[in-house]
Amino acid sequence: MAYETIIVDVEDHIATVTLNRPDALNAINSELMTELADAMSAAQSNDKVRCIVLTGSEKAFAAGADIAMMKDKTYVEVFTDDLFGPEIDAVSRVRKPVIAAVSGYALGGGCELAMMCDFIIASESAKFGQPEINLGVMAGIGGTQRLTRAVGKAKAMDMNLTGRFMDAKEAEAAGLVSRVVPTKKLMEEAMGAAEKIAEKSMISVMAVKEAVNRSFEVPLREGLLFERRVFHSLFATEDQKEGMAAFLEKRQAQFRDK
Ligand code: DAK
Repeated sequence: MAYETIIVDVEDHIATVTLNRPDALNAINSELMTELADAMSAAQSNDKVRCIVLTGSEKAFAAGADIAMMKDKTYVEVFTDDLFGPEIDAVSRVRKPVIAAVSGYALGGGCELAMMCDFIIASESAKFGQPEINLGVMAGIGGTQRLTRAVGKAKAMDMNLTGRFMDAKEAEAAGLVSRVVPTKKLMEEAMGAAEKIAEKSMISVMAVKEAVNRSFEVPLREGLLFERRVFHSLFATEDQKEGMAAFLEKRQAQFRDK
């Protein structure tokens, strides 16, 4: 599929997906969502890809869903067409790790898209927000749910009710982002993290992703049992034998995803 609103680059086991609607600060329209879903599925099925980095421009990761596109839609249309629903499902179904590299605005659907990724690395200029309240609507793809889990009720309510933006420093202190780096170093840092992940056994990597995500879905006792059973199952892999042998032999492990 040829893309108009995103740029995809696969190099050294890392797929970099760059949102590319600069004139609209990467506002998310149907075309962008369709292309993003396609790129994520392609990365998932490409054996060369071991980690995905999702990013935008220096000024905006994404300033939200495209307001011009949504403005005249009726309830019946958004409900019947399930606006963005299937594409969002496709993005959140990716089993390979996805890092969001966020610079500038990550607002509304943009903040929600970043939160759909496995973790967020932010530049010092990043600004997160759920300003949908200013448009007479509310967050619709995780801004009241994932944000609350990430930063707690007080800040989630504050951001969703007032529409204020959170800067990178506050986002890091609140637990929304894993690291904050100088703007010029953002991609270097994100690619460095992706390279580190790409060196691991993909079996362990996908198991970790499933287990951490499971913690949001099930009670602690169930989550701990799931974690323990997945841990046990990794002893069925050659990569477990290799990883532990390499440690004891004081050499770099050569994982083969087997
Ligand atoms: N949509 C469309 N165009 C946008 C846009 C957006 N979200 N954000 C910015 N733009 C456009 C501007 O209209 C402007 O276009 P021109 O006038 O040049 O043609 C261009 O990008 C540059 O923007 P500004 O001139 O406004 O730039 P500034 O630096 O002055 O301000 C800003 C930057 C990010 C503070 C400002 O643009 C802004 O406030 N943007 C809107 C932010 C916002 O309200 N975002 C939330 C949108 S609602 C759901 C799925 C998704 C959603 C909900 C449900 N379902 C599946 C259930 C999501 C909803 C949303 O995200």
